[in-house]
Amino acid sequence: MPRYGGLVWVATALVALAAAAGVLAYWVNRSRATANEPVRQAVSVSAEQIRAARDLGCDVVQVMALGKGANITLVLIPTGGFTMGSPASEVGRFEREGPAHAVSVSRAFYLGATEVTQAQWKAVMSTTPWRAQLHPGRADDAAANHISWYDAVDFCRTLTAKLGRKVRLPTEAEWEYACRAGSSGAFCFGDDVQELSQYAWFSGNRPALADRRPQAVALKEPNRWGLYDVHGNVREWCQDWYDESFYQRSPAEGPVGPVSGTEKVERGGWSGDEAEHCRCAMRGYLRPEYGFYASGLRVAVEIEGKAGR
Ligand SMILES: [Ca+2]
Repeated sequence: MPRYGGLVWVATALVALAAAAGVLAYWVNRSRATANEPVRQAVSVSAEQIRAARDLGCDVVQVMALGKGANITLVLIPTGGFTMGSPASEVGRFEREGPAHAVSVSRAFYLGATEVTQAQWKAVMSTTPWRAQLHPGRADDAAANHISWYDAVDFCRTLTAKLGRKVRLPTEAEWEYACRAGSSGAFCFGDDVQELSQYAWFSGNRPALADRRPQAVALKEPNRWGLYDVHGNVREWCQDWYDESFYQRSPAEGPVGPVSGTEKVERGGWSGDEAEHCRCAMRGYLRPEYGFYASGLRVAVEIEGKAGR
């Protein structure tokens, strides 16, 4: 027996190594699975969302099945008021973000916890607008990009027809309200730009200087309302026509932008943007027919009946 002692030891060590590798593979696969289905288990919502859901008699988090195994996780955005725009003192601020003004959102709605991913887009549209374009995302769980405003609206209309629910782009006011989630700072977490890397893919932390592709969604911290990547990754189309002076005459309740224009609003900045361009109040805009690598979307879903009031 002693002459086999070395062999036994080696065999035991190999078994232990194999077991360790198995555990490692389990954890790697587990974290990959979490990245692919990022929010089903991991949505963290706030007390005001839970309270609103109870009052309205609706879910605080919903998983909307799209077919082909794809889902969009939605979180409830409660009614409330906020100050839209930025104060003149905010670093990196543009004139078009002012005047900061009081806005109320008087209808609760659902908003996608993440930007629409490639897998979600393909499940609904059976197209790949990013293919053979500049800076496409790497995988199915990357945010869809190269989406024009018209494409984004088509996505919402197709989902509406398919599911019988009112799916649409958020208004600019709804977007900023949801992005802030109660924050009056430059970002959803406050004003300290040093923290941005925990919440966003932007020019300060993209994997390589020339790498501007969208990353997988929901790898960063969410805001207080469970929304991922509100800063950076891809810019998110809003319903509204862009008007640089709109805030000077904006109604206080549920503003929807001017009735016509030449550009549509996109919000939140993208992975190639400087931190300042990812601020809550930053107003991006682009002609609706253009679908550049920076452009993606996040869907809003209306709550119908009593619960929506
Ligand atoms: Ca974004």
